[in-house]
Amino acid sequence: MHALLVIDVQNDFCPGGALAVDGGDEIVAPINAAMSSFDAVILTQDWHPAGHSSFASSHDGKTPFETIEMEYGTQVLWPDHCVIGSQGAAFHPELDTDRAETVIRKGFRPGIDSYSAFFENDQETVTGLEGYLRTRGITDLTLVGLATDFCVAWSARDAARLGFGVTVRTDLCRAIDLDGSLTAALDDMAHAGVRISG
Ligand code: VGL
Ligand code: ZN
Repeated sequence: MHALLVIDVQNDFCPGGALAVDGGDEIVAPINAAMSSFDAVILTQDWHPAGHSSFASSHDGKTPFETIEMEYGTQVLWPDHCVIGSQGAAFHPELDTDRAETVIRKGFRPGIDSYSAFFENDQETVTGLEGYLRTRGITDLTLVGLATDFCVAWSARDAARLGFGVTVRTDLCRAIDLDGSLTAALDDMAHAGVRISG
């Protein structure tokens, strides 16, 4: 069983959104077209409470894209984005969400961010996706979505470490690319055994 895992194709990561990724909307139609080639389609949704600790606005004197040290390690501070229930947190209106058999929400704990669809940024707290995949007999994953160098990369790396066969379709992803983060993410994924295609 091979599932398509569509990472965070939400309004805030598309042009006009709070944390817009260049060309984020260009991948929506080809992702929809790819869905029918897979045994299952799973979506993830970045889903933060107002005042989330990953928001620069939650830290005095901090501006977006600076970093801070959290208990679990270095955290990039972001503009407020994907606030629970907001339009920015909604999926891109053209994304074919009807095909999704489940939606995994992540980043809802106020004190910890979650880039990966499997583990929060402490790399311990689980989202439940691994159990969902294993109990459904899904062994292989193709990842697409936003952003290549954060949520896609962290999800792909964790999936490979957990033993899934993992492909990232970079033509169906777009990156934030902060201080070389895209190159670092591609290296990291390759080291974890992720197949990069596209
Ligand atoms: C993401 C930064 C903050 C992503 C989510 O989806 O890549 N990036 N929250
Ligand atoms: Zn986020």
